[in-house]
Amino acid sequence: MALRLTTAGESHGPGLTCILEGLPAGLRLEQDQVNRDLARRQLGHGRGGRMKIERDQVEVMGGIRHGRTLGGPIALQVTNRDYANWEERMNPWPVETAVAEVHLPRPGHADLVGTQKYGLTDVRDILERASARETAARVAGGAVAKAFLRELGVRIFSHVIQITSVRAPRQDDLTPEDFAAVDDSPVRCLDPEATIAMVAEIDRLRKANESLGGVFEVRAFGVVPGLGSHISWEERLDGRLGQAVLSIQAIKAVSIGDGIEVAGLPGSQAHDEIFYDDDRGYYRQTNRAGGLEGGMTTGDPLVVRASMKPLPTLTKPLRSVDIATHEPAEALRERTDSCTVPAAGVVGEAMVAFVLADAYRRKFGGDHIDDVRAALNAYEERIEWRRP
Ligand code: EPS
Repeated sequence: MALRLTTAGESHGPGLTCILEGLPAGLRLEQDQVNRDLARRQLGHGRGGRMKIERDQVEVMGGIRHGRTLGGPIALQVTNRDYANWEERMNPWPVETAVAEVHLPRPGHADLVGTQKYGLTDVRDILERASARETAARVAGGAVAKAFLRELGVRIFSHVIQITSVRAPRQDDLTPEDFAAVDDSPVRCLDPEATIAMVAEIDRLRKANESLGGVFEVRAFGVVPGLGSHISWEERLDGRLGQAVLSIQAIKAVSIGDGIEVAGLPGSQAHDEIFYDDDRGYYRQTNRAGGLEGGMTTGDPLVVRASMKPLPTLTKPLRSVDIATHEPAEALRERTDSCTVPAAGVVGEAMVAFVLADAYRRKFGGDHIDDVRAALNAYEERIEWRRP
């Protein structure tokens, strides 16, 4: 049994939908778990005016009864409050008024190639779906995947480690407890000094009409060894994680553990030596591999880092071309965020949660959550895994 996550919806349309299919029955859920993640995704210094309009809340349209999953597809809905201001421009049905087309594609956005590919003349027909507003639906589904994983002893966190050139000091031995107050930092960074520097950097560049990118890291604790497989490229979990995290809007690179750094090291410094202790079983003293070897989880924390490019909507627009006249023109200028790396970290948690939940579903099956737990326990006993 695999897990599927599908989203529908446009940024300024009536709302967003997420359908999550393939979870077992009997999984306990709380509305607050989903709403908390939706609110966390709205956070972060550098957000624009839109976040003052939206108050993302989930509405369940199917798959859950009295706080428990029924085993069928789960349908989640998040309303776009801003639709009230866009009812004519974004109405699903024809309107009386003439709505002006957008003809000024932004470099770095889906705008130009999207209109070419889909044979459309209005850039809005592309940008509305390409918008990262869609990630609200992913986060709603990811929160449900997280609830499933929590039942299996897995917890997932994220933090920002870089905004443009400002980097937080490296922290290797993080525990779940270290993330308790991460959302109190306006940039969701664990280091107080780096937080101050990142906020100042966002303010400085925002005043200069710039947007900012950066790097976030997702960590998953308590993941059982052996999810994914070395046997085929499609089964390798690093590949599945890469695809899922790279699919987040504006993410241009993903690394697993020290995936970037080890390329510059000799082999003797690049790997995690293996030890054995009667109490701990097999263990490693380092985690350069980021919890994955041979496309399989090792039981060490999973570490996924993602680089986000600066957002392509700029308040001082770049050069572009009017697609109706082919004349040089400035790119579309719209209300925008200047930095969304802190929010992207929450989306990263959702995508990692989805991939891990899918891997647990594939490996352990089960129609009821108790079946999943029983299969997981039997496997943990067979491999004599001592949960760290
Ligand atoms: C986005 C542009 C902005 C962002 C939006 C993504 O929206 P607007 O055009 O309404 O100002 O705020 O992100 C969200 C609405 C969100 O919920 O994350 C874009 O063009 O990608």
